[in-house]
Amino acid sequence: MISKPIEKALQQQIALEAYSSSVYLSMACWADVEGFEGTAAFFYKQSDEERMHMLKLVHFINDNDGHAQIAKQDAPPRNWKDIHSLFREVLEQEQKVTQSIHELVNLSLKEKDHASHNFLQWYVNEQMEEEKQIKTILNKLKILGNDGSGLYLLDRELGERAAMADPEGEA
Ligand code: OFO
Repeated sequence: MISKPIEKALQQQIALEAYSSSVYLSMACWADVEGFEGTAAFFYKQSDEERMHMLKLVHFINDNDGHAQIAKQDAPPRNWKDIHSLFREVLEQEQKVTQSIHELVNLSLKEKDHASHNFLQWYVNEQMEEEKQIKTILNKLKILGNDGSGLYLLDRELGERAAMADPEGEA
């Protein structure tokens, strides 16, 4: 059983993961129409992953005597100035999620809720991986600047990453 304060904070996390999923889907659409095919595949995949993060929270709440709520959310942006600003926004979003997860972990300790604390460790690790991945991409973008052939190769690399994560080619 989870306490009411934990349930409320987990609900907010559901909304945050849902927003990540929808903003990454919108980024995939932008990349698709701008000709960044690999980047689009990468973000279609990221969007699916964020939905999975959201569902894990939904099941955790429902399996522990709570009742998960699916809140209305703001529409994500549709356009970005360029690929650099798009990835900067991804890092900001992920840093926001990390901060929120850490606050949830602090709350679970305050509430002495060991089940939630244990459950949240998966998110702590996931966020470290995700932030690392995005920082690596941003560093590459910084080196490339607006070099077209370099950006083309990076786009291809992102497409390969998505295909590796999704060998069935469903992205
Ligand atoms: Fe990376 O946002 Fe989910 O956890």
